[in-house]
This record gives sequence, C-alpha cells and structure tokens, in this order.
Amino acid sequence: MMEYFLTEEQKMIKDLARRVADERIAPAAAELDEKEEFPWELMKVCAESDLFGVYMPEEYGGLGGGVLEQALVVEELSRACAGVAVSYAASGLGAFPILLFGTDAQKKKYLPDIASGKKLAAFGLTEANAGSDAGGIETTAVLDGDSYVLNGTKQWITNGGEAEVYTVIAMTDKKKGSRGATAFIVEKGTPGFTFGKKEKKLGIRASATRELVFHNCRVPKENVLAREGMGFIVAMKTLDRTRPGIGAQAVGIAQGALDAAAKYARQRHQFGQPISSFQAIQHMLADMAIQVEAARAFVYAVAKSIDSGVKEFSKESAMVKVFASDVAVKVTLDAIQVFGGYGYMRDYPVEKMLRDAKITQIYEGTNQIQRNVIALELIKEYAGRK
Ligand code: COS
Repeated sequence: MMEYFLTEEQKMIKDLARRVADERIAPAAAELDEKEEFPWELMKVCAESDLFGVYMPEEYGGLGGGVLEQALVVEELSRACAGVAVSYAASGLGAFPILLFGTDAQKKKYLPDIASGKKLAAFGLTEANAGSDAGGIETTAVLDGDSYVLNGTKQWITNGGEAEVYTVIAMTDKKKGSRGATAFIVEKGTPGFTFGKKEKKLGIRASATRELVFHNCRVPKENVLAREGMGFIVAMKTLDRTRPGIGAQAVGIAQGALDAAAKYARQRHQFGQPISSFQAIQHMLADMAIQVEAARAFVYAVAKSIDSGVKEFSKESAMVKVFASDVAVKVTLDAIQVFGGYGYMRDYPVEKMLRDAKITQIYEGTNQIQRNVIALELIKEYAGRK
C-alpha cells in the first residue's frame, strides 16, 4: 500500500482494525456467511477494541476522529468480511443523524452508548415503494399531544432487530413532499415498534436486514431530530457523510480479493510453473492493483476533505461511492477468474467477495442515482461558470 501520510493515531486505528480483521473476523467469515449468523461476538470485539467511537467527538466517549478514521476501520474489517464490516458501519449510519442534528440532550443520551459499542444503531429511510425515490416514503408521523404516532413499514434496514437505537424518517406532512418529512430517534422496545423477518441475501450474509414495523408507535416529541420538515435533509446530509464509507467497504473487499488472487497465483502450478509467471495473469493482477489503489486514494481524499470542514461534498461523496463500488465488483470478478474453477467454489474465499461487493453498487443510493447527483451538480457548477 502507498504511504498516505496518515497521522500516528490514524495508523494505529488502521493497524488495530487490521488485527481484529485478521485474527478474529477472517477465521469466522465463511461460517458466518454460510449460517447467516449475526456477528455479536465480533461486535463485542470491535467494542472492546474501541473501534465504534473512532469518528465520535471525545465528549461523547469517542476518539475524536471523523469520516476518514471510520473509513480506515471499515476498509480493514471489509478485507476479512464485508458482512461484519457493514454491521459495524450501519451503526455509524444510524448515529450520524444524531451527531449532525441532535440537541445536546439527545447527543448525551444516545451517543456514548453507540460510541462504546454497548448499543448498535440503525438508519430507517427505505420503504417498499421508496428506494431511489427517498422523498416518496409513506410512513406517517402524526402529532398527538406530547408525542408523534408512527405508522408504516421500513424495509431492508441493516442492523434491524439487532440495534437498540433507530433514526427513522417519516412523513409529518405528505402534501409538502420531501419538505414534509421528519427524522425521529426511536428506541427498540417502544410499544408499537416491531421487526419483520430476517431477509435472506446474496451477500453480506453475516449482517441482519429486517423490516421496521410501526403500528401506532408513540415517539416522544423530544425525539425529533432537527425540526419538523427537516427529515429529508437530515437523511441526505447523513448519506453525504456515509457514502465514502461504502467506498471504504468496497476498497476493503477488493483488497481482500487481490490479496487472495495474488497469493493463489503463486501457489497454483500449471504447465510446470506457477500461474503468476504467465503474463495473462500478471496483467490481471496489475490492473486489479491499479484499481484498488486508485479507489483507496479517492476514498481517503474525499474523507479527509469532508473532515477538513468543506461545506459542499455531495458530488464527491457520490463519485467515490460509484468509483470504488464499481472497482470492487470488477476486481472480485477478476479474482474469481484468476482462481479459475476453484474461484467458483464455496471452499475458496473469492466467490463470497463478489457476492459481498455487489451490494456496494446498490445500497446507500444506487450508482445510477449517484450518477444523477454528480451530473446535476456538474451542470450547476458549469452553469455558474458561464
Ligand atoms: N444535501 C442537502 N440538501 C439536499 C441534498 C443534500 N445532499 N440533496 C437534496 N437536498 C435538498 C434539495 O436542495 C431540495 O431542497 P429544496 O426543497 O429546498 O429545494 C430537497 O432536498 C429535495 O431535493 P430534490 O428535489 O433533489 O429531491 P428528489 O426527490 O429529486 O431526490 C435524490 C433526490 C434522488 C438524490 C434522493 O432521493 C436520493 O438520494 N435518493 C437515494 C436514496 C438513497 O440513498 N437510498 C438509500 C437508503 S439508505 S441505505
């Protein structure tokens, strides 16, 4: 890997996450995938290693880092198992709305337990009829006295059922479209809040994906984030910050696939020599390495720029998510090709990596939606220059 001029603390965080990945996650990855088992034990290991709080301010028990520190952890965990990594990362996705828009009281109440890993968080935006069209959500929240009454169903929520703290977007005024959405903090155990069945997935099978079902669920008024009508903005600004994390996940998966393919190419002999001596294989490995390093450099650069306090970064955040996720799918496919028939078999690690990589092109906004965002921003920028 290139020298990225990380601080000593960032290097320590990355090394620590790598140790957790190598020593604890990698040996368990195939079994967790096969059994579709939520990795509670590994979540505890991440908590004991202080990984959950790397992006949180110190006053809430975190290490005081930002998007880059979280990306470093996600990348390393994803090298070993993206299903475990996304369970870790989705807690950050659930926490960011509170971090960005919470009142002092909300932050003090919820963030320390998320930073310590005592509680997982989750983010509830998507619905059956509102995926790319996030403004089309149908879950409603109606003010009644001192609380809002939530009704509706959120779909495909990572950490659904496992997390204790949920940030949920619901419509408080349907007529206003996306300006009529509001964000709420909802705790597991609130009456009227239940979970659907655990989904069976192509990849990231260690992670838990469930519906969040709200049936006359009363959420106290003080659990509103920002204010009524700000829910869509809360969601968009959260995703702007977390999409580089999907990039980091993709880089980790792709690096894992490159590591496996390069190692295999040295061991596998055909025609009396290791296949790594054939130029056909060498060029594939070279292309994989170029793409992984370019994606990593892009992820680190965007994360660092967000942490430096730039105001506008929707476009860059979308770009890095698209680039790295497309790289992950390409590199994992190529890794299978290097492995040949063995790569297609479950006994070898690379077919899982392809299955895990695919979701990075879909969740937190499909790559098609990201390209729309990028193009619209570009057009705005060029219109301004003329
Ligand atoms: N930051 C701040 N404000 C934003 C924003 C952002 N990144 N993106 C949009 N907004 C604002 C717009 O400026 C607009 O404000 P006004 O009402 O003041 O004009 C408002 O939000 C509505 O924006 P827009 O008209 O662009 O909304 P659309 O309904 O057209 O949807 C997309 C925009 C498609 C970009 C949005 O729905 C989206 O991101 N979809 C993907 C959702 C997603 O990621 N799902 C995954 C679920 S989480 S795992």
